[in-house]
Amino acid sequence: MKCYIGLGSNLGDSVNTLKSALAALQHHPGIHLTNTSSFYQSKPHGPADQPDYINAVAEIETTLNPHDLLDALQAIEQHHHRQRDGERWGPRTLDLDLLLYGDSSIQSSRLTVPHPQIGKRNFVLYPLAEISRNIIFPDGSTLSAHLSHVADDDLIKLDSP
Ligand code: A4P
Ligand code: MG
Repeated sequence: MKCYIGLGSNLGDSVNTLKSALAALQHHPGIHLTNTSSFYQSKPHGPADQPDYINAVAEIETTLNPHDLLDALQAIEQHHHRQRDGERWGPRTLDLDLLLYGDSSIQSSRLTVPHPQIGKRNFVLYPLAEISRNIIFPDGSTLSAHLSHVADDDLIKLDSP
């Protein structure tokens, strides 16, 4: 199944954390990493009193069902949460969101797919468009339509590493 994963980090060495998370995805036996967007620096959505984020989107092919894929993503998050950031444990060094699982709509206690915020977040939509501009969401809306409603003025595309 073709899926899209959103990666985000705003604590510690975020660029290296994202690179390491991509490597972990690539090395998972049930996951084949097929494409990666550029990295973007983005202003925090939600509480503003936190550092800027680094965000990216990965396209994968997976043999895992949605909940096993979520388990795999959370295991990778867990692995990266364990790294110390300065003198205290960072609350969130890595966030992996399952954005799209094929054209499935999923509602369970653990999982909402497409990710509920997908259509509102420039740090998801613009990297997604870099990989696959013609995506149509399960509700029939198009990525292009969402892009036309969401500004990219606080999004900085970083030079490829
Ligand atoms: N969960 C349900 N659906 C999903 C899904 N599609 N993908 C459940 C992943 N997880 C999903 O997630 C809490 C629970 O959501 C999980 O246990 C899973 O069962 P979490 O990652 O532990 O908590 P969270 O990320 O703090 O909460 P949430 O609601 O997922 O927040 P978001 O939406 O991830 O927002 N600003 C910028 N610029 N860049 C960012 O990346 N990220 C956030 C976090 C806020 N502002 C941001 C960014
Ligand atoms: Mg999350």
